[in-house]
Amino acid sequence: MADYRKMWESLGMDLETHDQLCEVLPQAFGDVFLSQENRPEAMDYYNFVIAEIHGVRPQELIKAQEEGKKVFGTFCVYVPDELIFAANAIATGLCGGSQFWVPGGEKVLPTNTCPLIKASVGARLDRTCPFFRIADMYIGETTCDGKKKAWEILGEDVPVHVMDLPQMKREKDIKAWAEEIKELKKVIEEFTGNKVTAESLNESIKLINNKRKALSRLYECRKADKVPISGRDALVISQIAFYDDPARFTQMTNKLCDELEQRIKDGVSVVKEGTKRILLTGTPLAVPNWKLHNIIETSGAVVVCEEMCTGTRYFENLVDETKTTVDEQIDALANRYMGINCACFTPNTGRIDDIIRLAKEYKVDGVIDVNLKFCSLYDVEGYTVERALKEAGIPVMGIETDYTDNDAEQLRTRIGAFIEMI
Ligand code: BJ8
Repeated sequence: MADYRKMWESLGMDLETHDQLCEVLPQAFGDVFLSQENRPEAMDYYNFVIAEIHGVRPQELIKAQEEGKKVFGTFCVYVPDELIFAANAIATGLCGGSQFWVPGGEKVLPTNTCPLIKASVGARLDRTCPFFRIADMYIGETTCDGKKKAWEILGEDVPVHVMDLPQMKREKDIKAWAEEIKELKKVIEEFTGNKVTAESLNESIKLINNKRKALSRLYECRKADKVPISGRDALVISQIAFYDDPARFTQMTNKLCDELEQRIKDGVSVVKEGTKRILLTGTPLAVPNWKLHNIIETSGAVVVCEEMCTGTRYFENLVDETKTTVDEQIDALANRYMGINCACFTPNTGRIDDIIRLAKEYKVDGVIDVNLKFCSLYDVEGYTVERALKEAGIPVMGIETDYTDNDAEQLRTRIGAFIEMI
């Protein structure tokens, strides 16, 4: 990595501790990604982004701040990035996906909190992630209890605005979400000093829709009988989508898709014929959480789809681009976002329909339902998910895990047996 120490220092980061992370990340990335054979050439871009993860993009964000732009950090796929970009600001995903940040979170949170929350709080409070330092304001949401309380703790250190996400999907709930989006618009306008207009919002709706279309194209390629890209590579692309510049990300992902579509025409696959195809469903896999994909794909199977927030929930369904007033556009945003199926909703049968649909579309041999330890929402929902899959005759296995490697061997044995059986 190039030398970014001055920049990290000026962000008030704990350089000594951060150095430890910089030491292990390249090794981890090398082991999981660079060891793969026959990777698409266009993966070079994403390799570069990860190699420079705490350098290049943070540098861009700081430059934008120097030019007067604000940066907003988000933690959930219900928060509409469109509004942020429409106010000439930048949105960046902030969820922590490494065990490295967990002990920092445990200083202030109960141990039995989900690792995603602990890592996110730890990354901020321990000052070991530039993105968490750079963001001028965090946008939280009332999705789960742990997050709701975490915003209060983070709010003592950085401005936080919390969106009140309804947890049912009745007409009045969609209206309530539109009201929350309006409230967010006000907060963003005041914080940035910029007005969101119908023109700027229309432009950003197209910008984010284009990103969704590129991701959708990537996933379409994964449906092919000859799989042109590994699950690991697709996952890291989904993770990068949360913080890369959206226009550049779209361009690079479309370029990758050109190559993948050519591979499909030429019958090029990254795996041997007959390799078992797996769909992952469950809690999000925030960067750099590559653990399960790595275990599955080094145990003789390939991940072809993720019904996750770092997966189909992030890009499925577009926002209607035909609306001409801000109020109508906000309703269109509320409609699109309330179509996401997170376990914090009750009922959440739409997620089960999605999983069964995706299992068919991606011709999977089995589904692995992954739950981050201490996430009771997805844990409880696992019961209905797994029952529905069994009824549909689709083999399924439930897994609970965290960010440590303590259970890696046990998982390898269980996953290996599952792949053997399907
Ligand atoms: S839309 S999945 S990004 S809330 S933080 S709920 S894992 S206990 S992340 Fe999420 Fe939005 Fe839903 Fe997606 Fe559980 Fe942990 Fe809570 Fe989590």
